[in-house]
Order: sequence, then C-alpha cells, then structure tokens
Amino acid sequence: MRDQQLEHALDLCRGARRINVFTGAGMSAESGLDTYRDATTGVWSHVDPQAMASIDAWARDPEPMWAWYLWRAALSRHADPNAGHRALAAWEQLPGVEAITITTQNIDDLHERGGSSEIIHLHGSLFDYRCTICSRPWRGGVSLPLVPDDDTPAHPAGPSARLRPPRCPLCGNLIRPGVVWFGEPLPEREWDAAERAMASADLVLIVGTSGVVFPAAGLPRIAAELGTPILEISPEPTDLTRLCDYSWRSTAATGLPALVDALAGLS
Ligand code: BV8
Ligand code: ZN
Repeated sequence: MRDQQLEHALDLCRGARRINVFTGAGMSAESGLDTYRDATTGVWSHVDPQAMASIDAWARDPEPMWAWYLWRAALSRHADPNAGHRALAAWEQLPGVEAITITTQNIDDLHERGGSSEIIHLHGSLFDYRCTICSRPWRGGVSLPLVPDDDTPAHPAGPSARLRPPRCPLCGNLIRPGVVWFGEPLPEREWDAAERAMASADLVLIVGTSGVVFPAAGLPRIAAELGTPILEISPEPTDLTRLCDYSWRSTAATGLPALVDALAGLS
C-alpha cells in the first residue's frame, strides 16, 4: 500500500514525456555536500556569500577564494551521487520518456556522475577554470587538496586557507573558478537552454532549492504560467512552493527513488 503523498506525486508524474528537473544544493545534501542556507551547516553559515562569491572579493583578495573553491571541488569529487541522482538517470530509461533535462544551480558534478545525460549548469562548475580577463579556458589542471576520510567538510578551506591561483599563459592574468558569482550574469547559452526546457516540459520537478537566488529562481514561473504541472520535493516549504501543484515533504534521496520505482511499476 503506497502512502498518500507518493500517490499524489504519482498522479502528477504519470505519462510525462518531457520532464525538466530544477535542482539546487539540497539535491546534493544526502551526498554529504553542504547546502547554502541550511542554518546550522550551510556552506554560507561559515562565510558571508558576498565576501566569498563575488567578483569584487576576487579582485580584492583572490587567494582565500581560490583555496575555498579548490576545497569545495575536492569535497564534491570526494562525494558520491546519491539515490536521488541515480533515480533521475533511471527515469530517462522508462518507456515513453522522451527526455529528462536537469536544470541545476549546483556547481558540483554529481548529476553527471549519477548518470543523467542532459544537464544545464546555470551557475557554472567547480571543475571549469578560465582566465579572469581574457576568459581563455585553463587546461593546466589544478591539484585539489586532500579530503581525509574522517574530515567533516568544514571551512576554512581544508588544510590551507590561502592558495595562489595559476596565471593565464596568454595574458598573464589570474585563473579563476568557472562559476557565476553574485553580480555576474548567467551564461547566455545555458540561460536560453533553461528557458526552452521550462517552456517545452510537460512536467517540472523542483528538488533541493530554496528559490531565493535570481534570475534562476524565476525559471519555474515560465512553466507555472503555461499551466505545466509542477511537483516540488523538499523537506520544508520554499519560496517556490506557491508555484507548485504539490509540494511533497520528502528528500531527494528518498522521494525520487520511491517515485521512479513506482513509475516503473516496481512498487
Ligand atoms: C545577476 C555559484 C545580474 C557560486 C551562486 C533579481 C533578479 C536578478 C538578480 C537578483 C535579483 N535579486 C537579487 C539579485 C542578485 C543576486 C541574488 O539573487 N541574490 C540573492 C541572495 C537574493 N543574483 C545574482 O547576483 C546573479 N547575477 O543577477 O547578475 C547581471 C545581469 C547582467 C549583467 C551583469 C549582472 C548571480 C547569482 C548566482 C550566484 N552564484 N553559486 C558558489 O556557489 O560559490 S548562487 C548559489 O545559490 C548556488 O548556485 C546555489 O545553488 C544557489 C541557490 O541556492 P540553493 O541551491 O537553493 O541552496 P539553498 O541552501 O538556498 O537551499 C537548499 C534547499 O534544499 C533548502 O530549501 C532545503 O530545505 C532543501 N534541502 C535540504 N536538504 C534536502 C533538501 N531538499 C531535498 N533533499 C534534501 N536532502
Ligand atoms: Zn588570459
């Protein structure tokens, strides 16, 4: 006998062919990666986002930021995709499903390593680096700090709180993380693809985002205005809950596998 909440979620999802899944940091929480705003543990509960995720901070003092991003890349590489990431990949294989697009605000690589095939990174990636000035991609590789197994992902950045970024071979300026900082525009190609995915979906899922960072958080409104069914999976209400047909009080690694197993007729 399935629980009522799962039944309600299933009613929204059955028969969907083009699904768009809008994800945030909560998607990776059960892989052991901090979220941004969960008061006690969020990666920003240790630092001020404006201080550590803005172009001005980079211009002022790049070395603590470079250390912080390498530490976060190391934590992401050290983490494993959870059952939620894997369930989204399995959903792609179900009969009748044409495409599942993951539109993520996350900068980790867990959707890729979880097996999803269509992923849009709205805020960049911890594993892309480029020149601060001429934007030439950095191909020189970086050495990530070691994350001892028993270490909790605390901040400051692992073993060292300052690291010197490499310099661009073309113009000599500093290499920076390929992420979108506050006050920076989102990458145009990804933004356009995300708008198209929202507009063409016949089902939208929202998983693991508080919906407070714009313009990304404005994307689900495109689907809501088209009357597309929207299912949210979140342990608590968010700024996007009011746009959703149903907000299921569950988590990424519990709700998504239960949903996909039920859709596959496995439970
Ligand atoms: C820009 C990369 C303009 C770096 C990030 C209105 C319109 C436009 C802009 C603004 C606007 N209002 C304000 C702004 C400015 C700003 C902004 O939105 N500020 C916020 C704080 C109010 N936006 C910007 O600056 C953007 N740029 O607008 O540029 C422009 C245009 C043209 C030319 C020049 C400039 C850039 C924003 C991108 C910033 N970069 N990340 C880094 O990570 O270090 S943002 C960061 O927040 C991450 O990307 C993150 O993904 C994102 C959103 O956070 P969430 O993912 O939602 O994470 P959060 O912790 O908040 O929530 C987690 C949720 O999961 C919770 O609800 C929790 O309950 C739930 N959860 C927990 N566990 C689980 C779970 N759910 C499921 N399962 C679980 N187990
Ligand atoms: Zn350069």
